[in-house]
Formats: sequence, C-alpha cells, structure tokens
Amino acid sequence: LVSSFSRIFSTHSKIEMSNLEEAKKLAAYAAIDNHVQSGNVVGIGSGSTVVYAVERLAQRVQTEKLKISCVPTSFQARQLIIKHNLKLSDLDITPSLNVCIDGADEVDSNLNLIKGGGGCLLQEKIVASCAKQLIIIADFTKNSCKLGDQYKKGIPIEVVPTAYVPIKRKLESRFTGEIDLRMAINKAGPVVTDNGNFILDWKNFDQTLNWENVNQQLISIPGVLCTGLFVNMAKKAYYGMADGLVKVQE
Ligand code: ABF
Repeated sequence: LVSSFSRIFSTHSKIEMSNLEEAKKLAAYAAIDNHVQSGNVVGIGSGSTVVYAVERLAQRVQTEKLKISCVPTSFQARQLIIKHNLKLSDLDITPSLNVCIDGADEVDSNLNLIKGGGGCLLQEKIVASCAKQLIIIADFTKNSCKLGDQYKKGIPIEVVPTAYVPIKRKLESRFTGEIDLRMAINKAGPVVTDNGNFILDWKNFDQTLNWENVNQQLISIPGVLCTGLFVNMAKKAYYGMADGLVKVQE
C-alpha cells in the first residue's frame, strides 16, 4: 500500500482539486455507510472531508429514516449539523458515543495521526475519547509511512495563551525542530481556537520519536492543553483514491 502511494505523492502537485474533493467524498460516504446505524450517537469531526460525511448522514436520515444524534467537535461541525437538520447533541446529554467520524492531516502506518491543522484538536480529542470507535476519513494524500513524511505544517499544540512563550522555550530546549506560534492568515494576530487558546506548531521534528512518549511529555508541561498527536486512537482510516476506489487501513 505504501509503495503504491509514493508514486501518487510524487505527482501530488499535479493532482486536480476536483480529484481530491472526489476522494474525500468517497472516503466519507464509505465510512458513514459502514459505521453508522440507526440509534447511534455520532461524533462529527471538523475539516473539509467531514462536510461530505454530514452530507451523507443527512441523505440517510431522509431516505432510511435513520435516527441519530450528533456531537460536534468544533463550531464548524455544529454549524454543519444544524444546516443539515440533524439532531444536535453534546457530551452532557450523550457522553458515550458509538462512533466518531473525523478527518486528519496525516496518518502513519500504525494509524497514529497528526490532527489540528484546522485548529480544532482539543474538542476533537475529547469527543473521540468518548467514542467506541474513531474512524478517519481522508483523501489519498494523507496516508503516510512516518508522521512528517507528507504533512509539513507541523504538530499542533494547543496552549493557554498566557503560557505560550515559556512553553515554546521549554519545547525548544527539549526537542529538535522549530516551534511557531500559529498566526492568522493576515498576520494581524495569533489564531485563537474555539476554546480561546493559542496553537504552537512544532515543525521539522525528529520523525523517529516514540509518539506516545512525546505526547505524554508534551501534555505534562503546565499550560499545554492538548496535542495534535492522536496515538492509538483511530480504529480505521478510509482513503478515497485517485482511481475512484476506497482503501481501508486498520
Ligand atoms: C480536522 O480537520 C483536523 O484535526 C485536521 O486538521 C483536519 C483535516 O481536514 P481536511 O478534511 O480538510 O483535510 O479534523
């Protein structure tokens, strides 16, 4: 699987956007069809691939009279649930979920993930931790051998705003690579998450690190709320492929 992907990655820059959108849709539809049943409480992830998952859920609610409740992982997910007239829930009402369907920035060969490129990592991790299964949906460019092979924007770390400078210093003294405060596109200020926090992006990290250990080290620093390292959390990943097929990694 990995070697067939490397050929596709080498021509990544030539991939048409419409192919990527089709690939996202294929993965999302397959995951919703295989993992959501009537009566389920479903976690709704964030990002552009999840848009297709919610679209498919709404179709199935219409055609199959599927009865589901949806727990959002972000402001975006909440808006999507409302827009499609799906039943909105939360962790107070439904703290145990059957499944959480979410995107990822990169998935390695052990199903470890980098998430949070879109800034929604903390609620995504909380909701995923409450679900029996976390199912990842992605286009074929997200599949990777080692974290950092494909995704170059770094590992997101959500931090309490008042602590970002000391945390950045601690990270720089403990690890190789660069730690950047994520800035808004217009550079007018830092990106502020749905939870009112800042994000540090850890770039050019050593790809041979033990991610479970690293995650533990990171979250032990006061002020670090969450990392975009999702280790041993995903059950399966669905990839929409350039040839119109869906591949499943488990
Ligand atoms: C979120 O959306 C993330 O944690 C990840 O950053 C991103 C993936 O988005 P997309 O589906 O747009 O690639 O779930």
